Amino acid sequence: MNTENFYVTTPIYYVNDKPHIGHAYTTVLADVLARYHRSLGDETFFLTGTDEHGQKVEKAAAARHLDPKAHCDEMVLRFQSLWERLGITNDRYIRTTEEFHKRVVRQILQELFDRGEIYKAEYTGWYCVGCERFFTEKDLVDGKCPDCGREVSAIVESNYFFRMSSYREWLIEYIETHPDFIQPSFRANETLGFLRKGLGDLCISRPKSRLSWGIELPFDPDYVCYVWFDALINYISGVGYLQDDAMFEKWWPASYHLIGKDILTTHSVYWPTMLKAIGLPMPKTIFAHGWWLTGSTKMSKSLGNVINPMDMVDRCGVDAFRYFLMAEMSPGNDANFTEESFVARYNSDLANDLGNLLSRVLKMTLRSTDGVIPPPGAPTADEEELNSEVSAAIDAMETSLAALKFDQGIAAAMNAVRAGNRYMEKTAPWTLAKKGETERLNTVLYTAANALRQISVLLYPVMPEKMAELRRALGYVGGELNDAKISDLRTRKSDLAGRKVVDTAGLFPRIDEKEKEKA
Ligand code: ME8
Repeated sequence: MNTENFYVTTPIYYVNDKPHIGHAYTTVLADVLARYHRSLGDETFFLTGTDEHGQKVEKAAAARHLDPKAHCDEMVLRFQSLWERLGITNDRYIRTTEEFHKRVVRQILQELFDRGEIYKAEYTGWYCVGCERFFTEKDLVDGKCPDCGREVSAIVESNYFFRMSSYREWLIEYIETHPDFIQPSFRANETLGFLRKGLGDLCISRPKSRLSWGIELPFDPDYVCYVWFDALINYISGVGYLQDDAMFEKWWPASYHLIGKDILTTHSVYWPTMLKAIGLPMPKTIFAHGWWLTGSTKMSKSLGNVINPMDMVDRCGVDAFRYFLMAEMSPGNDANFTEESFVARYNSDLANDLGNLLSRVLKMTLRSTDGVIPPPGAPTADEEELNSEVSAAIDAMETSLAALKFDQGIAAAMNAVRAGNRYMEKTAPWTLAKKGETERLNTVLYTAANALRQISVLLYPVMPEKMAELRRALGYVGGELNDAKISDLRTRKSDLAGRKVVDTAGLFPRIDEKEKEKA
């Protein structure tokens, strides 16, 4: 089997407010991807963290009458405890206020300055505080920020600039010749469109008179570093750049930078040109997913329509929440999060289809074979049909993994679950038991249980706790509960026959609409 070193990142989130569902989505997506890669035997590194400098954070701290660092220390705990609650298996949590990161940023700045990649000039432009970005006159839409539509302020000052414009031709060619570099492909086209309009140099400093909460420039103590220039460097400082060569060699270039479409330009234009200037290889894929919307508007702090992930998790459990995020959004496109769609999907996929198949298998096995999963007899066309649905689900999950379309892999796994329920109805083990057709009954019980076993492996990265419980119900114990490797589905023989099932009352209890209203 070919294994690889797999390195996945999320954006590092601003600590100006508490985490919301958008943050939870990118982080769960990265976690599911990391878990799948581990289950394929790949050595995996998963980095997430927080972006703690800049005006946004400084303002948020001031509003709470706190020193920025004290504010960050407090906010970080909220992110970290949410990730723990959501079962996130990141290998490292990076904070841009950590000394090692600041050292790496300063070293890079100094080197680029020494090489003439960074120069000083007077700058006239427009600044959007909300987005922490500068714009030129032609970037503005109706005189407002082209990204968020808010008012911008005019600014004239001396600043330091990175010669980003000199990499424009190179970047256009790189994107054109590396179709996997920016995904989905329409986002690559968007970036090309942006580049073809022309590319200026990037202002990478802020005078301390205007902003003090940042990394001081090593060559001019009157300035701090622009927050995006500092933040993007986390992807290399977090894996040992300029600190641990062996570690850095092992993980860079990243396999995936997962981001939301709101930060495409910073990742697909600023970051590649910075890496090129530093002299490092490009990440393999920058993948921009869509937005979670409520109704047809983006969920956002300023619009006050944010769903709090903690509330959903308290009500429905971690795994149901993870499942919904992965099943409902086709990465790349936008998706809608409403309580109604959440409850409907939970009840139909998990409580009805999967829960039902498990409870049928458990009941029949407890009733007719004293709870022991029997060895199967010769398969008929019915068994072959179910097995081929499961096999199709394994194929689909592998394909969806490569294209980052977990919704499709999950849909195929759910098709296999539904095929399992049809199989139970068609073969009617309850009638076989009554008629004393033991061999046939054994085949049916085994085949249905074996389908569940394989489905538990396929869905394990999405719902690790519930799938471990499902495995416990099928008679797995101890370390076997979490030993759910997709690669084993092809290579290891089923070890199911002879195991004793355990009755698991309601793996996914139905969410009752009335209960919900009471809550
Ligand atoms: O941009 N739907 O941090 P941020 C889906 N610090 N995803 C969403 C979302 C929504 N409605 N809202 C936010 C920053 N996200 C910078 C990043 S990286 C070097 C620096 C997710 O706290 C999505 O991943 O504003 C988006 O890219 C990220 O949160 C922005 O988080």
